[in-house]
Amino acid sequence: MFILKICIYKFKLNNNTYIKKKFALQDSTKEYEAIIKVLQNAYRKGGTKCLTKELNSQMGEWKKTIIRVAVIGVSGSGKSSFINAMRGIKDPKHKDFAAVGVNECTSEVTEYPHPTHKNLILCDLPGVGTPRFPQDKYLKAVKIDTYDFFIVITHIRFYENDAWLASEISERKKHVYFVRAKVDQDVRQSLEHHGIPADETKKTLREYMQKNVLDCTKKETTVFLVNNYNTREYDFGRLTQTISEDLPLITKKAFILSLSTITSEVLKLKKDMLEKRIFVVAKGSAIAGTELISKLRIKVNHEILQEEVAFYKTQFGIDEHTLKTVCSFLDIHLDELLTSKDGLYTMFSSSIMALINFVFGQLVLRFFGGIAAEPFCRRSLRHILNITYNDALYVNNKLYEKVQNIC
Ligand SMILES: Nc1nc2c(ncn2[C@@H]2O[C@H](COP(=O)(O)OP(=O)(O)O)[C@@H](O)[C@H]2O)c(=O)[nH]1
Ligand SMILES: [Mg+2]
Repeated sequence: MFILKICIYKFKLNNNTYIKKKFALQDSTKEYEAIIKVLQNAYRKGGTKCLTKELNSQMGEWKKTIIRVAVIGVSGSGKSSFINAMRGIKDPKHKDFAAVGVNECTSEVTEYPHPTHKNLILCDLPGVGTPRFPQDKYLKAVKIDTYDFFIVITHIRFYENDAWLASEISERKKHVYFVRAKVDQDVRQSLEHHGIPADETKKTLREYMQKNVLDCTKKETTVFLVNNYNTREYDFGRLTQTISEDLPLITKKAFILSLSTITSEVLKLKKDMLEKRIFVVAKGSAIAGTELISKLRIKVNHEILQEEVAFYKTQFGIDEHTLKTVCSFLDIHLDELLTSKDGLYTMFSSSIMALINFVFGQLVLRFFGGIAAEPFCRRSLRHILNITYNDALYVNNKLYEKVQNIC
């Protein structure tokens, strides 16, 4: 509910531009372009009002968001076997059986839909650290940033490649589950060769995994011990249960992530539209300048520009009223947002620009009249538009960071 409130809040903030529609895959550019086109058409047809309506009609789409989980780990750790186990496919002749073997079987990312969670796609990734996929090429080759969460499969020891993956993934701040496969083998061998009881082997394995994961991620994390050939054994049931429970949260997070990208697109769209107004506004201000007597025309010219700047701010959702609401959500004071090193520029810059504009405009208008002041108006407006746009992106990022931390 809280997340939904945030969504609605963010939605209001930028003229309700936070809706993702039918993004089957995050890197599916065609669908992405399609949604941007729909938004563009809506905006062209009826401006912000129409755009808002279009986006509103799609509220609640987050449940349909497709979630891609990367099943990742070193070659031979049991990734493909784990996917088969998750999907309940035991027969190697089954058409959807993920190839399993002692050799490296997976050379590219293969996607398998989950049988019950229809919007969950299990991605079988090639093993890391093989001659074909050394560390330095791996992350790019598997498009690591396109997954919504990760299941790291390990076996035998927690290898250097496992440690590297764990820290790379934890940097990305996405959900991750650490799995130790082939526990059946360890239990059997420890008992047969060393007489160690099953419970003791499991305890040792768990502690060993937990310590290694903690060292890499600096976070206490639950680890799951599994046998891919018997899902009733060890932690397999607990793992699937945990994923099912976490899934709504992961979906919302993925949804918000993609919304942030759409928001940036819509802000860009607005900027393009506002840019087209510059010519008209500058002309209008020049015409006013030529029609009126000297003192009055300076005042009118100045007012037209100020009004336009205020319009930019409301269009981008960074007018004072909205910013105050943003600050109360971010739990900071407005001054903090305005004065932080990388903070907002608009409030100051637009007033400085207005002042410069006023002084220069006054001179130009006095000596040369309104028409001469037109290019000057255009340049000032373009400058202010750029600053306002960058500030809007900044606020969007701040909100996105906050929401991401809450998730
Ligand atoms: N005993 C046992 N063997 C497993 C388990 N998981 C995988 N294997 C075996 O480990 C080998 C590599 O498995 P595979 O799924 O192909 O690993 P991948 O390279 O990570 O996809 C195969 O011979 C599997 O049969 C498990 O949980 N228990
Ligand atoms: Mg495989």
